[in-house]
Amino acid sequence: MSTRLFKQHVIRRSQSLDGTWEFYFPQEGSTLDPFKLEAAERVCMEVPGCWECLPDRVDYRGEAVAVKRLYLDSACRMRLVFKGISHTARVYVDGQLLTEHHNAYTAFECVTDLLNAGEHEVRVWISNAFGELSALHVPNDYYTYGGITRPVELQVMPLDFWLGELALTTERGKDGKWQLSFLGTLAGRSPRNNQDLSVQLQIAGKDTTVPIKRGVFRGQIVFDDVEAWSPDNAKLYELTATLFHGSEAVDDRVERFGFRQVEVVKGKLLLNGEPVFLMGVNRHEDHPDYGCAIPVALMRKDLELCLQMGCNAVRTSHYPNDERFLDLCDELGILVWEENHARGLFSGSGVEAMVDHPMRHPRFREQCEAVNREMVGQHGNHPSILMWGILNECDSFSEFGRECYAEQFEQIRKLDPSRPVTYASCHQNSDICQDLPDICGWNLYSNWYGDEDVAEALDRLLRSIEKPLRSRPLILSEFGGGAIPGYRDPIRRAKWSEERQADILAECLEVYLNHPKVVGVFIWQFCDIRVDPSWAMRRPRTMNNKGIVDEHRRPKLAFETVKRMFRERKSGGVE
Ligand code: ADA
Repeated sequence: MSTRLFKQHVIRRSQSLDGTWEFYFPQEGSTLDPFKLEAAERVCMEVPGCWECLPDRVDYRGEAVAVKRLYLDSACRMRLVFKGISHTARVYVDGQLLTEHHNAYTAFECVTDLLNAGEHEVRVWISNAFGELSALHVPNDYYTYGGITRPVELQVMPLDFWLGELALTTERGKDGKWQLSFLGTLAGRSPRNNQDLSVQLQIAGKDTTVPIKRGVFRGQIVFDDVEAWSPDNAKLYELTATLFHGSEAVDDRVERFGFRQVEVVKGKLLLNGEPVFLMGVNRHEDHPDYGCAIPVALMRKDLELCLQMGCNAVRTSHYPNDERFLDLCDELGILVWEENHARGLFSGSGVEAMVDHPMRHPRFREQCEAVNREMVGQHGNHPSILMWGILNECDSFSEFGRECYAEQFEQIRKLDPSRPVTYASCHQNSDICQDLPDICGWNLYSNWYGDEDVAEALDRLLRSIEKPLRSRPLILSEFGGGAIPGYRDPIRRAKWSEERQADILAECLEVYLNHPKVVGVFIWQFCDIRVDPSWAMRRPRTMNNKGIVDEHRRPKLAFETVKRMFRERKSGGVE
């Protein structure tokens, strides 16, 4: 149960591989052969974890090899599920390369051939190096850590086929009854003859059995009396799918979901048919003691602090999050803008800056396409995810960039037609893509990166996207200002003081929480985070200091400001 907050299998045997692994680091200046580690430095490290949490590896950018020995008590195929390795991995079992994966923020798996009972070894080559292999992991205004940063699970596969993906979508019919649509697949070497295969689905006291045709099973189930999922009633249901081979139950998979529907209708964002206003924060997975390998207890603390502020939403800036965090959002009724992995970079300003934009990296499109496919396929059943976001502040003002946005929106809409799509732009007056998403998202830093009046800046924005806004709602996806924790300046309220940050947020929220076109706000950002050293000149402490709480989750003055204004908005009266 280490990879999720609920038990996903009863018949299929699974065990966590979290815990102590051996890590090997190369001598300075040498490369690492995963099978010639004699000269490498050996340390033990906890998984999930980041090697930057080792005292003498705080800035290490490079490669390492991780080794875990395990014992199988019977012959079987072993399925290994890695929920996240930062940022590139090659996985070997008993010396044989089984798979490789690029990107820290999506899961991947591999399956061995039939293995004998006894001792076996998993060996993983890992790199968090920057370079031509990675278009998305680049020196940025957040930190790319290194290690096996999310949980690992071993599953025993008795047959050479098993239950694979299982996509669930819910909608409410005109008769007010909730309908669950399911689409599942067999994975592995599914037998040619599917006639003696079937799947039993058990949900909310209903029991349905469906056949499998060419490795796929699908259908709809209508329910008379289930409770809708919403922030006020985060009602979750478990679906147990059992694979039968004839009359024998050979595999199973439990999925958790909620009956909820999200739509954009006439410029409004609707949840279960009712307008919803998102009051949220942007959150990076980052902590000085854990790096990006955030333990569940800290995820829960972060979300409890968000709820204390009166938040009902979180934006996973700027990548798909640890699935256990999404499980918590499902349980706590917190609405999520989940985002693919991209954060625009500018070497200057304006169109010429895009010449070296990561979008033009030769691997950019393929790496984004993979993250989109994995993000939607792996996280699509979470009721808390209301929308899919892509390409934060990327090149949305050249024809080339428009082509990238359009192709990714098309890909995601095909993968999941049940949710709206969006992106966050900062290219006022030059953005040419705001007619592509279902929801317009804008990052505005009035009176931080400029001294323009908040209301005037918003009006200027609204004029610049007047046509797309006729049928689309607007979310202020980022705004705020920096505050060095503990720097207090109650008289001058100078820039970087906690007072100044609180003033900026108060001025922004006063305007944004009341505007008829705005359906949501995401403050930048929840907590202070580590950034790449190349950002040090622009980031005191080599941190992004725009957190409402500091990196240790200690509230700054702005915390009370946000809490007061979000709660007033929620109770209906904002001064
Ligand atoms: C951008 C970007 C964020 C962060 C922010 C800031 O809007 O999307 O990742 O860098 O600016 O702090 O300036």
